Amino acid sequence: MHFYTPYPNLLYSTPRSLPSRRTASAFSSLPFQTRPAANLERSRLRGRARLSQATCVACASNASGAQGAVAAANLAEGSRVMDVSFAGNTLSSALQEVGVHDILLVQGAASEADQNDDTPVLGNTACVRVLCRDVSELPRYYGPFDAIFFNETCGKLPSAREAINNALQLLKPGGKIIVTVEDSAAQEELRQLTADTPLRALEMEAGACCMVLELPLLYAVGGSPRYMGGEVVVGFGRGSKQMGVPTANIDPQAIAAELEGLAKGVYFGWAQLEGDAGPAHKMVMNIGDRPTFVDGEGISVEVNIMNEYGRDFHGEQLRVIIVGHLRPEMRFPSMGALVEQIHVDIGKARSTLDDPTWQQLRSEPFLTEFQS
Ligand code: RBF
Ligand code: MG
Repeated sequence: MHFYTPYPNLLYSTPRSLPSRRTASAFSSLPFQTRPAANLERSRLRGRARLSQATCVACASNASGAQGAVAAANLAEGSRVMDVSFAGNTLSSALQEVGVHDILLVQGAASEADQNDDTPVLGNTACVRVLCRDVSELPRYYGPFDAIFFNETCGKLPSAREAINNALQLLKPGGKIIVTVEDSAAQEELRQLTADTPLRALEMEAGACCMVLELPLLYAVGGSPRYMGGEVVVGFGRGSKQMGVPTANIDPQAIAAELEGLAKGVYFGWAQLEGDAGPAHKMVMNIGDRPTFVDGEGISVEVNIMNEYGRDFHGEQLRVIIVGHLRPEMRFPSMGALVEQIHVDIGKARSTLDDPTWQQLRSEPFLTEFQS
C-alpha cells in the first residue's frame, strides 16, 4: 500500500529528538488527505497546535476536556481503550492517570502532527500503540475494547456513521463509546446517527463536554423478548445458493405490528417451524433493506435457522422469539465480507443463547405449542 514505513500501519515510537519530516507526496494517499473539508480542518488544527505550543504544551481547555471525558467514561483500572483522535494525545495522558494502560491511539492524521516539528511526537509512551488508519476500516481483531473515545473528531471523519458502526464491532458488550461534542447540534447529530444502533445514551449533566453511549450487556433489545411469526415466503434466491447462508423470509407486511419500533439490524433468538419436533433452534435474523445489494425491494425479514431441515419449507408457518440485537445493518464492500460477518453473528448468537437466561425462552408456550 501507500504507507511510508516498512510496517504499513503501526507507527512505532519515534525518538523525540528525531522528529520525522515527510514530503506532502509521501502521505498524499492517506484516506483523509483527499477530502477538501478535512484539509481545511487540518490547516486550522495546525494553526492551533502552533498557538498552543507558544503558550503551553497542551491547551488547557483541551486537557480538562479530556479529563472530563475520561471521568464520564468511569473506567475500571486495566480497561482496554481505543482513542480515535486527530491531533495530540492529551486523552491518552488523561487515561493513564486513571490507570488505563492498554491504549490504541488511532490517528487519522498522525502524519500531520509529525510533520510539524513544534508538535510533540506521538507514540512515545509505553502502553500507547499508535495506529494510522481510518477507524471505519479497522479490523475486528484489534478489539474488543471496554471503551472507545472519539475525541474532537467532529466533522473530521470521512464517515461518522461508518466509524460508529465499526466501533460497535470493536466494543465489548457493556462497553462505551465516548464522544466529545462541541455543542447541542453535534449532540443531536450523534443521537440521530446512533438511533438505529443498540447504543444507548447515558444521562449527562447539562453542558457536559461529551456524550457517553453504552452497548447494553447481553445485547438486549428494547421491549425484548419479541414474539413474531408468519408464513415462509420466497426470498431473493441468493442466501442459500450464493452465500451459503439460507434464510427463511417472512413477509414484513404480515408482521408490521410486531416489527413496530424495531430498528433495522441483525437480531438473534429462537425459531420454531410449525409441526416440527422441538426443541426450538437458534437463529440469527436480519431486518432491513440489504444495502450491500441493489434489490430495491424495501424491507425484508430473513431468518437463518441453525438447523439442517433437508427440505423446502416455503409456505410453512415459522415462529421466532427475538432475544437481542447484534449490530446495525451495514453496507459491505463485497458479498464475501458480508458472509464473513454473518458467520461472526452466528457465532455470537450461538454462544449467547447458551446463557440460562435465554435458554429458558426456548420452552416458552409460544414455541412449544407449535411443535408436533
Ligand atoms: N445484508 C446487508 O446488506 N447488510 C447486512 O449487514 C446484513 N446482515 C445480515 C445478517 C444476517 C444474520 C442475515 C441472515 C442476513 C443479513 N443481510 C445483510 C441480508 C443478506 O443480504 C440477505 O440475507 C441475502 O442477500 C439474501 O437475500
Ligand atoms: Mg431467504
